[in-house]
Amino acid sequence: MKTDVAIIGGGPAGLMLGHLLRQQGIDAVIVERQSADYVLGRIRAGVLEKVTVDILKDLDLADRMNKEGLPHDGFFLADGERLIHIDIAELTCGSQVMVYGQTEVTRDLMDAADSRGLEIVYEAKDVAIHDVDSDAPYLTYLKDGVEQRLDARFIAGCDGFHGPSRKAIPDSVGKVYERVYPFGWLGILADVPPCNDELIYANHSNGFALASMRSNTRSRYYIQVPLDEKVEEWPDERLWDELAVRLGPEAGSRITRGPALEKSIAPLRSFVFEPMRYKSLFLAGDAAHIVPPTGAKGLNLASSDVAYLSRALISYFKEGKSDGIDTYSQTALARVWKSERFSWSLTTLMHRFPDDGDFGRRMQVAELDYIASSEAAKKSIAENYVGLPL
Ligand code: RFL
Ligand code: PHB
Repeated sequence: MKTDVAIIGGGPAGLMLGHLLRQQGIDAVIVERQSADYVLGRIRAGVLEKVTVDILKDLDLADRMNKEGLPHDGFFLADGERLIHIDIAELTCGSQVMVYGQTEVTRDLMDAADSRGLEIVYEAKDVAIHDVDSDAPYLTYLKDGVEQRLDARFIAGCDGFHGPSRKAIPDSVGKVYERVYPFGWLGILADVPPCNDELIYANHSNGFALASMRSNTRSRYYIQVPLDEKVEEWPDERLWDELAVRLGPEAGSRITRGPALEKSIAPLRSFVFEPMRYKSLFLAGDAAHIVPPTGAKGLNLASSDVAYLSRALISYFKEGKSDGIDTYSQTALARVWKSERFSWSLTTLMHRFPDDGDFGRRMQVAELDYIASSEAAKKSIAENYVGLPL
C-alpha cells in the first residue's frame, strides 16, 4: 500500500491530522494498534480550547459538539473554604472553553473517516518504522497475522507517550526534558448531575480534588493520590466521602453519588521531547510531550500540533514549499513550552507535595491570596486556560 502521509496512532492527534489532510485531497492512512472500541473506552480529556473547537468546525464535524457540548465562561480555584472565581469570559473579552469529552471528539472523527476517504487500520500489531532518514520511509505491521507494508512520503508519529515514533529518532538528535510528580490522579466517571455548573480545582490539606463533568447528567471527579495507591483501595463510597471533604462544605454538600462507570489512576508527568521532526518523521501530541492534566492542555496541544503540521504538509504537497515543514518543530514547541509552564504552575499551586513542608504551603497560600486580590493575576490564568493563540 502507498500513501502520502502514514499516520501512526488513531487517537485525537492522528484522527484530526488525517481529516485535515484528506480535506485538502492529500492521502493519509492511520495505523492503530488497538481496536476502535478500545480507543473509545479510554476516558481522558474533558475541556476543549478554541483550537480544538475550531478544528472540528473547519472539518464540518461540530454538529454534535454544538448540540451536546457545554460552553463554560469560568471556573473556580478553591482553598479550604475560600473560592476564587476565574471569570474567563470577562477576563479574555468573551472567550470560552467547551466541555465535551475526548471520547466524543474521537467518536465524531472516527464516524466520519470512511465517508471522507480516511483509511484507518485497527488492531495493527508490531508497527515498525523504516528509512525515516530517506524520502521514502515506510511502515511494516501485522494485520490478522499477515505482514503488511505501507509506503509514504512522510510518517506522522501520533502514537502517544508509549508509541514507537519518538524512539525512532536517534539519541544523538533528541533531548528529553522531564519532571515526574510524586502523586497521581484517581478519576471517577458517574451518571450523576455535577455538583457545580463550573469546574472546581481544590487544594485541600488531604490533597487536590477536581469537580468536572461531561454533561448535565454525567460527572467526572478526580482526587490526588500517592503514586503507589491501588484503585481497589477506593470503593465508590470512600471516594465520594473524600471528594465531599476536599471540595469544601458548599460544593461537597451538593455532590450526588452514583456507581462508577469508570475508575482509574493516572500518574502525573511533565515531558517534552525536542525536536518534533527528524527528516521524514514528525511527532505530534503526546508522542512528543506530556503535561499534568491540571491545566486541561494535553488534547489541546495535540490539536495545535496538528494544526501547524497539517498546514505545513498541505503547503508541501500542494505548493511544493518546504518552509512550513522545516519550521514545524520550532513553531509547535514554542506553544508547547508555554502550555507546559502553565500546567506545571497550576499543578504546583493546587497539589500537596509530600516534601514541600510549611514553606511550600505558605507559598501556595500567598499565591492564592495574590490571585484572589489581583485582576492581572486572574487575567493571566484566564488567558492561559482558554488557550494561547496559534
Ligand atoms: P493518545 O490519545 O494517547 O493516542 C495515541 C494513539 O496511538 C496508539 N498507539 C499505537 N498505534 C500503533 N502502533 C503502536 N505501536 C502504538 N502505540 C500507541 C494508541 O493506541 C492511541 O490510540 O495521544 P494523542 O492523540 O496525542 O492525544 C493526546 C490526548 O489523548 C491527551 O493529551 C489528553 O487526554 C490529556 N488530557 C487532557 N487534555 C486536555 O486537553 N484537556 C483535559 O481536560 C485533559 N484531561 C488528560 C485529561 C489525560 C488524562 N490521562 C488519563 C492521562 C485527564 C486525564 C486523566
Ligand atoms: C476532565 O473533565 O477530565 C478534566 C477537566 C479539567 C482538567 C482535567 C481533566 O484540568
